[in-house]
Amino acid sequence: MYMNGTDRKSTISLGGEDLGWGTFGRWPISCLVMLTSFGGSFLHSLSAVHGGPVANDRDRPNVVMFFIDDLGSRDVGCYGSDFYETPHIDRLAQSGALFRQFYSAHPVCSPTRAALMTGKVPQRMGITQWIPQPSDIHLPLGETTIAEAFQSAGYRTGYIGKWHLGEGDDQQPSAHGFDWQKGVNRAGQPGSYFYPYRRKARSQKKNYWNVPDFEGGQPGDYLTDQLTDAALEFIDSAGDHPFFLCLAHYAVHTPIQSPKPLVERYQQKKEERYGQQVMEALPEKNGSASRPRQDNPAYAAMISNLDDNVGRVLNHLKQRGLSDETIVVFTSDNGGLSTLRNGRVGPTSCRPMRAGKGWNYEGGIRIPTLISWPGRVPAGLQVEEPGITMDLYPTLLDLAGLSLKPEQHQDGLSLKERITGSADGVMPERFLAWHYPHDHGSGHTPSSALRLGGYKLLFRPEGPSYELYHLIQDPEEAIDLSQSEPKRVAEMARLLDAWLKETSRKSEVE
Ligand SMILES: [Ca+2]
Repeated sequence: MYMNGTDRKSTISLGGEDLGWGTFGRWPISCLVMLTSFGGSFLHSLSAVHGGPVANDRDRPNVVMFFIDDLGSRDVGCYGSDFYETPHIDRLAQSGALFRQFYSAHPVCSPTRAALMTGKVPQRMGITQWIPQPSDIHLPLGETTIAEAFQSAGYRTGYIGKWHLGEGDDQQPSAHGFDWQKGVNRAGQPGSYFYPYRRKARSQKKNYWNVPDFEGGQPGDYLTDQLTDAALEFIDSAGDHPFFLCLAHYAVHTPIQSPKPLVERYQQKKEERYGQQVMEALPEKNGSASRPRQDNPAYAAMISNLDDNVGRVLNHLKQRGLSDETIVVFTSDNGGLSTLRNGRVGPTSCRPMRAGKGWNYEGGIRIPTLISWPGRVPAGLQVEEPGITMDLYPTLLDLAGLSLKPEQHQDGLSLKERITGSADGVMPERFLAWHYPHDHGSGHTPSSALRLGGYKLLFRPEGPSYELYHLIQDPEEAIDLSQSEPKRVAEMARLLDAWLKETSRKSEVE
């Protein structure tokens, strides 16, 4: 019912899409025709399918999860940006818990998205790279997603925006527990952030990048604004039922396109602050380089617009009297795009963290993450213990009072006790680990990493070679301790090796 009749035989490869490196004019235009029926009547019709309202619907909190694409570790004010202005996100941070050391499951899109939906490390599902198009790789249907968990508990479930977990009709959010979806395209970025949200192209062939469902728009309409409109529509459609909404913004992924007045504002800010002062790019391995400071006006404008739209949702919840009964999560899928090759740098800077999206250094996997629930999560709480994407599935079930599914979210840990201020809210010690066995366009070559306490081990099978850093004493990952601490390297390498063997599909460890 949600599908658009994509003919795989006529598809084209969009290699490199995750960085937006394609030349827009090279690709044929797509004209996806959505056959989907959206809106309240469709929502209500689903109550019969999914068991209808539960007896004490309003005893359950709602969930709104902002899932931002490529938002870097320091891309908002409450995480240290002094160039991007994010008053609404900062207000959200002040209203609840801010995780000072939260990680994405992976340094690129699709694997982290699979981890968010399932509570499992991405390689368990065979998703260890961003998914190109066309591809048979998709989120396995046998997983019980977080949406299915909430749906089966009587929640209305909605998904808006970037999915990037399968291009087929039977691989969309609607196949994974979401009653309602809007603006979900078949790739890892929009064709354009401006109406009609398509790539400029020479032919009428289908294009995975085109964003559907906003055909009635006007020239100048901006995608992030439209996704927020859809979010307000979904919230209002839920009526008296609890709802679970994943608002997966395409922002702030490439293409870096923003409303002109905002760009001009940040252009002026840049000139006032830096004048003609130029900073040298930060050299990275393999001939790559990272942006040394946050000073890209167009990127700043995208974040500023995103912040305005977060504010719109928060204000809408408040106006509807839902603030106190809604858990709001704000997170990202990987670090900021800072590092590129061939004499270029990405649009943001993760400094002082090393590198950015596509790398297992901190810049690639550290992300902003906030959880707010007024009256339940103390305002202004700062959590120092590391958390990771897979934790969100059990945490949200736990906060909502739903039964945990430990066999499903097997790699996640409920953070409920830690963030609701209970006396025993101490998180157990654990290691966190990452596996990226592919090259990335930013210069990364295959690597795995493991964090234990303050230490982080990086392993590259090509060589092989190890690096060891102490993240507290050396947050820039500049001082490699692997030669001076061989015993620690050996211990952490054993943990990493065992983890890889336990979590990887057989074909990937051989
Ligand atoms: Ca991403």
